[in-house]
Parts: sequence; structure tokens; C-alpha cells
Amino acid sequence: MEYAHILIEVPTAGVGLIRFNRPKALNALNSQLVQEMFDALTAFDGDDTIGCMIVTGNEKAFAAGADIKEMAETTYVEMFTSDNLTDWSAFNKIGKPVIAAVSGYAFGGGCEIAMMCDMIVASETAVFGQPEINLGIIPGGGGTQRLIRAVGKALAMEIILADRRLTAQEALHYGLVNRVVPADVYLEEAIKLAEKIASLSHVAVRMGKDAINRAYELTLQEGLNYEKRNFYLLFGTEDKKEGMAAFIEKRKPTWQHK
Ligand code: DAK
Repeated sequence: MEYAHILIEVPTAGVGLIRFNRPKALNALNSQLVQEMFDALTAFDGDDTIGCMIVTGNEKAFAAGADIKEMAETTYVEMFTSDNLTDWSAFNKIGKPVIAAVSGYAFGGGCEIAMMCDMIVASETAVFGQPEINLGIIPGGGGTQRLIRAVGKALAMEIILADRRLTAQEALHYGLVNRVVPADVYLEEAIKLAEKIASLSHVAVRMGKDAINRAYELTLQEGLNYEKRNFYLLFGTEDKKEGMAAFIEKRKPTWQHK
């Protein structure tokens, strides 16, 4: 498929890469770009040859937020009724893991997309922030909910209410990102991580992601029950038989992803 604002690539077998491509606007997320990202994620999610996805920008900017020029004239009613602009929940429907490879600015909607991803590999130049308050608004893509879960209430309040920005090292310290690496290798490192995940049983990986994400929504006991359900389900797969047989026979497993 042809996209106007993103580039698609399979840099190594099993890994689907989505690159925001509005460099002059620091990858500001207009509604078409966001829709294209969802379309590409959905396509990779349904592609049996792909086991993990990466969302990235460029070295200067992951994304400097939703497109302010597009939003400037948007009214309440347009915002409320326009699915493209308002519905970012499509991200929750992606079953395979998604890694954000972040360099430079990850502001507003950019920070929110990074947080929607399952893991974040950050370049040492990455800066995370929710500067919406400077525009007279607040985060609308999950920032108020996901940030507090990642860094706690006190810091989330400061980031959202006082435009406190986090350097990559601070983001690592507070648990927002998985790792910080030099700027010239951040994408390479993300690809290596994605390649590792894609080399495993896709069905087990999906079940793991699904169970972990439930922890946000369920009580501990409900979450434990949910985990047990996924755990038992995996005993019905070819990959469980193969993984355990391969261990006992001291060989590498050959995954069927079923
Ligand atoms: N939107 C549109 N254009 C942007 C942009 C943005 N967010 N950020 C940068 N640009 C454009 C600039 O206008 C400039 O364009 P030209 O003037 O050259 O045409 C170009 O990118 C380069 O930017 P600067 O000249 O400003 O570059 P600097 O290096 O000096 O500064 C900066 C970089 C990132 C510090 C600065 O550009 C900046 O502060 N940008 C705005 C950051 C921001 O406020 N972001 C939050 C936006 S609000 C929702 C989901 C999500 C959202 C809303 C709803 N729903 C699901 C309902 C999210 C909202 C937001 O993200």
C-alpha cells in the first residue's frame, strides 16, 4: 500500500518497521499520518511472517505532538464527531508487540504513542514531554492515564501541569523506557530487540502481551485468573510441544506459531 506520511520496511525477517515521515514538521501527527500508522500496524499484525513491529521517527524527532496547525481551527463538535482525530484506541487492538524507537522530541501525542507501545528504546538525545498545557489543552491520547502508571502521580502531575520534560536518562530512571543507547544505534538496537521477539513463538508472545496488559484493568485476582487462562491455552499449541521437546532433546525449537 502507498502511504503519504509514513515509510514501511521489513529491515530483517519478522520485523515490521513504521517510520513517521514528515521531517519538516518534526513528524507532527496529522490525522492522516495517525490513520496510516494504524493501517500499517494492522497490516503487519495480520501478516504471519511478522512477529514484532517498530514505530520510529528520525534522529531529531520521534514526533513533536499532534499537528497543532490541523487542530487550531478544530471545533468541539468536529473533535467529538471525527473518528480519525479522536479515536486512538485502535492501538489497543494490536496483538503483536510494538516497540517505539525514540530519538529527539517525543512530545504530546508523540509521547503518548511511545507510551502506547509495549517497549521503548530511547536514543540518548530523546526528550519526553506533554506540553499541551502551553496550548490551553491537556493530553488527549492517553497521557494523563499512561504517564501516571509509568512514572507515578507526582511526576506525571509535573510533566502535564508544568511542562516538565524528561531527558532519556531521567526517563530510564523513572521506568518510562527500557534502555538508552547512543543516537547512532538506537534504531539498530530496537531492531535487534524486535528480531529477538520475532524469533520466538508468536502465539506465546501474543498471549504474554495480552496477559501483561490486563494488569492495567483488572484486580490482582482477576489478573491472575486471566494469566492462568492464557497459560493453559498455550498447552494446546504446537509450539508448546515443540518448545519443551526441543529443550529435552537439546536442540533449537522450530516454531510453527500455532
Ligand atoms: N504541530 C505542527 N507543527 C509542528 C509541531 C506540531 N506539534 N511541532 C513542530 N512543528 C513545526 C513547526 O511549526 C515548524 O514548522 P515551520 O514553521 O518550519 O513551517 C517546524 O515543525 C519546526 O519546528 P520549530 O521551528 O518549532 O523547531 P524547534 O527546533 O525550534 O523547536 C519544538 C522544536 C519541538 C520544541 C517545537 O517545535 C515545539 O514546541 N513544538 C510543539 C510541541 C507541542 O506543543 N506538542 C504538543 C502538541 S498537542 C488526541 C490525541 C493526541 C493529541 C490530541 C488529541 N485524541 C486521540 C483526541 C495530542 C495533542 C498534542 O500533541
